[in-house]
Amino acid sequence: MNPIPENQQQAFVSRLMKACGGAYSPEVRRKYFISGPQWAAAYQGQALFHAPTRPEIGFQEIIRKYSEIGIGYWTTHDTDVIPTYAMGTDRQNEIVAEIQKALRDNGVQCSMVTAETFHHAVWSASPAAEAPQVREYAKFRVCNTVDIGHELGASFAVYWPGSLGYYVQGAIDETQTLRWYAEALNAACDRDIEVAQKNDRQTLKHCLEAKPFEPQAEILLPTSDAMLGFIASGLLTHPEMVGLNPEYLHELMWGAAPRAALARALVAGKLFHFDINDGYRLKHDVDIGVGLVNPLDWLNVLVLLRSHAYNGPFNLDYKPPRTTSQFGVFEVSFPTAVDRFITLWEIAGEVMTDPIIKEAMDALKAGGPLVDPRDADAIFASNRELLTLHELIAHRLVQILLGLHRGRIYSL
Ligand code: GLO
Ligand code: MG
Ligand code: MG
Repeated sequence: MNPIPENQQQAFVSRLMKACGGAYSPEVRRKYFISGPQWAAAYQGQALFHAPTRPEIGFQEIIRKYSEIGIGYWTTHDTDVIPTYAMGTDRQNEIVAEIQKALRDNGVQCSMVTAETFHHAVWSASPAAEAPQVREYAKFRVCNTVDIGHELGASFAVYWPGSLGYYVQGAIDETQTLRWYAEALNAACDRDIEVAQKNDRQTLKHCLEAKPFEPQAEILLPTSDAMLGFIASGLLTHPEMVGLNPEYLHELMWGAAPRAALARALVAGKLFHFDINDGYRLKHDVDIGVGLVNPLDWLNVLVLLRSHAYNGPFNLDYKPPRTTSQFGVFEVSFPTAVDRFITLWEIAGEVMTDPIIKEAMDALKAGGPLVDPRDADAIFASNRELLTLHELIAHRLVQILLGLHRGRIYSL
């Protein structure tokens, strides 16, 4: 193949994108509660060992591009759009007004706001640090984020307490730190109740997001399960307002089965919001686009969520790889992430109505003939042949994922 001149590379990428086919229209995409984070599109490809590969890009352009693609909702950290020094000032009000206009002009809604309590130097000893001033400032920031959420019409507030932990052990008392962290969340909920009442709006759903590793060496609330324990600990004054924003990869990172982690959140009635992406077990937070690594697991996750009528947002919290250009972020990365999600969602619907899977599951639940209820060997023998259906169901799921149930067999 001949070298491709620089000025023809974008057209080349677009041509291959079209050749891939199978894209949904923006209208279809908009029917899903899929949200695009400001920070995902603005990510410049940098990391501890990596220089940025993409230029800076602001919220006006990101909101416009999301709208063109058909991503109907937008989410943001406070600091993604407002410089730290301008928090709570007139400048903040001006920026919020500009965001409102951008959202209005493009028919996009803000679904979620989140307070950044991990990046700035002030959080180096966590938002629940020993110094009372830091903790007061943390309360100000989460309350300010609640205010912004109401102004932008959001329904969710997310908290990722990434810096709630330590590098060296013994200097902090973990129980005290958790109590202090709860005080910040309590302040946010109190503020929310007040502002919601004043504006005749519903209170926000406050969602905790866990990540097992980084940026601290040890994390005090490393998993969604740890957070469920924290919500029920008695430290929160409004536990009913607080739930979870699990992230698919964050659960996978510590070795969990994400579907089982989501199931635990569902039975607790705490699955409020969901960050969708992909990656690898026991590795760092690579934030790859949904379905690029574990499509079968993702299919099963969506079967679970559809079966339990989850109706919260699916937030595209991933990072377009640093090999993808700024053009590629909106031409390839976002549309394909959305479309893989929708395809997997539709396939999940097919799984739920598949007659073979249904019959197999019904048979497993019906079990074999009744035998002596105290005779373990007889009980096992009564079900023996039915248990093969577990593997048959797994095979059927792969068939459906690969389209093989439509008659395709592979022979070259
Ligand atoms: C980082 C987290 C982060 C959160 C965001 C929302 O690993 O996934 O992106 O989702 O801060 O609060
Ligand atoms: Mg996340
Ligand atoms: Mg992540």
